[in-house]
Amino acid sequence: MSVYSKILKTIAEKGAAYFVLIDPDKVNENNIAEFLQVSEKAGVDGFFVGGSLIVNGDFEKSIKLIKEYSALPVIIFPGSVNQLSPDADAVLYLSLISGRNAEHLIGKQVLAAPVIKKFNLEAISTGYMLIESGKQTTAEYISGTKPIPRNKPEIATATALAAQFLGMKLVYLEGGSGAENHVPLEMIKSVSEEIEIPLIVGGGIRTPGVARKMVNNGANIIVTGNFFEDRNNWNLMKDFASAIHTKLPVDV
Ligand code: 1GP
Repeated sequence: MSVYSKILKTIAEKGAAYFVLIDPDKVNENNIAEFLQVSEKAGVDGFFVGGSLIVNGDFEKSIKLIKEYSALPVIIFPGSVNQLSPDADAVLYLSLISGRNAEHLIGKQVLAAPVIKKFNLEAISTGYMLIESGKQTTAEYISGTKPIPRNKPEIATATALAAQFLGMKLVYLEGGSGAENHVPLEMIKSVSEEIEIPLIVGGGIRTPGVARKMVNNGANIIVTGNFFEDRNNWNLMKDFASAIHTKLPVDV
């Protein structure tokens, strides 16, 4: 079964899917195995791996380590063309459709295509949209693009529809890693009501309650990153998974 089909199945069975983003810069060889075990036990559905800027991390090695210790799907969430590995299960084939920088709309995709083919990676076409979230985020700065204003759900909705009509398989509303403000619920609702492809939401999600509200407003996949870089928060991962998996019975 393709990774995309697995994602669709998870959404259908659990109400929504929960992915944890692992930044290769933050991977600590001493506790990654434990982190993956905690995630699996908590009910996480898979991992996104990548970052807008990798300073010290070893991307290839991070993917290998994660695959070694976990059976869950590992999907590359590439911050650049260099973030590709044959060891991953799939790659989000992102086009930054909120911006007007041709390099991020199609240029990088051309460079990545032959490598993805060579690695035999499943490419999941994704309309990636940066949403204004307070201070400028790394993704905005690095991509040299303006995010969609947070009080303009109609722009986000029209952009998401365009992604669907172009044949993309997922739409991603991104507040940016460590965002001050998460993507507004009103925008999630407006986009999800119009499109038929699954909607991913990430950036600045710090409580299970917010994750639940996002799902209730139509998000199909929730992504958290930063929050679990602090191991003191690991015990809350289960609460996130339960909040997101609205169709699963809550265990007491
Ligand atoms: C994934 O960039 C986000 O969409 C992750 O954001 O690190 O703020 O959870 P956080």
